[in-house]
Amino acid sequence: MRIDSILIREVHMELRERFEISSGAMHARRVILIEISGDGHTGWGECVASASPGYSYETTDTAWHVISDFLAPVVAGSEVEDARDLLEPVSWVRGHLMAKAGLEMAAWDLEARRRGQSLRDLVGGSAPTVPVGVSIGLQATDEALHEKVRQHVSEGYRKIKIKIKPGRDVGMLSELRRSFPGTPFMADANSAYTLEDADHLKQLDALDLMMVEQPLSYDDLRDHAELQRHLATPVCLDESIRSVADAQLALELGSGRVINIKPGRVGGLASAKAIHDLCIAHDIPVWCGGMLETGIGRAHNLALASLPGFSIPGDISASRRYWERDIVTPEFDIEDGFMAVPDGVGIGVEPDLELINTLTARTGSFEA
Ligand code: OSB
Ligand code: MG
Repeated sequence: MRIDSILIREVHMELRERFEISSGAMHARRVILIEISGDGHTGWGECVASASPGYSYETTDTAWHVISDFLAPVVAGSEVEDARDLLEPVSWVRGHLMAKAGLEMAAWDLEARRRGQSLRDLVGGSAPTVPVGVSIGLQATDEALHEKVRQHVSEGYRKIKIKIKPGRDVGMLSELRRSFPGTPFMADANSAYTLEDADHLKQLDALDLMMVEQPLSYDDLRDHAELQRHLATPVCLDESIRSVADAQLALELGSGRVINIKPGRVGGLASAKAIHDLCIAHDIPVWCGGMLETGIGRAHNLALASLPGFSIPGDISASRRYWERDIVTPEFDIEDGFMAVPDGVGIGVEPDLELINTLTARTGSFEA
């Protein structure tokens, strides 16, 4: 198939509530949406980079730069067999996996539409619904946190992830465990600790957490292995895993016992699937993480999460947990702790162009 054109746009969306993690707080997202057209069809993708480089070195602006100056001009007009070789001609571009993933995922949607198939079927998923969880940002007080937890437990979420940082960790989680004895909790530190905190973090072992996510540095695997040897609580890797090679190394070193796979972080769905396959072969459970995506990114995440190795509820929450109004119809919702994986053609939800246009701050267009 020939790629006829690529349209990128930056869309500004306000979060319904401020989301704070150990590296900073977010009130809104500056999202890049990507449309790739060919053969009379258009596929949609979303770039997960944030406005500031607190989670990854990539930002909305670096992704815009890399897509519009290096990736899209080459890909537009190229001939591709399928989504997997879309980025072959720009394989010389190092890193910038979030920028690449936005394009790659749009190509998967395009390919699914060309075949008249759902994205779920095209990626090889099967589950019609997947169990889902919610990620709760740092709250100003324990009372506010307990209230949020109460709300999300009553909505049915199957995993409650609590953001932690030094000073808001063991004590806060102990109180939470006391108030919610049977709730499936995990913690996410977003790299807020060092190995010197190993004994402090060891106290988490008394709290019956499903796992502790990315306690140490964002690109470290060695210290995570040492910490995992010290902890009974499983360590889950997020920021540290950007490729199959990273996952392979993490498994060899014993850097963790669980992996959070975000297609937008690892360069797209092909890489996400390959990490999933590797983890299955090594009996490592995986789950699908999130980056506060719009409905477009969420649809891609759900298709991925329908693969058999995704045995732990993902950070895939209802549209209303993020947005006053999502940019797809229908919006995403949960029922009894599960979310339906769209089974319509492509991503299976309809981008709301009228709304998207009102939110668009800039566009870029690339033709053959
Ligand atoms: O570490 O998983 C993370 C959001 C932005 C940046 C990093 C993370 C997160 C989340 C949100 O935890 C998960 C979601 O999309 O609901
Ligand atoms: Mg995380």
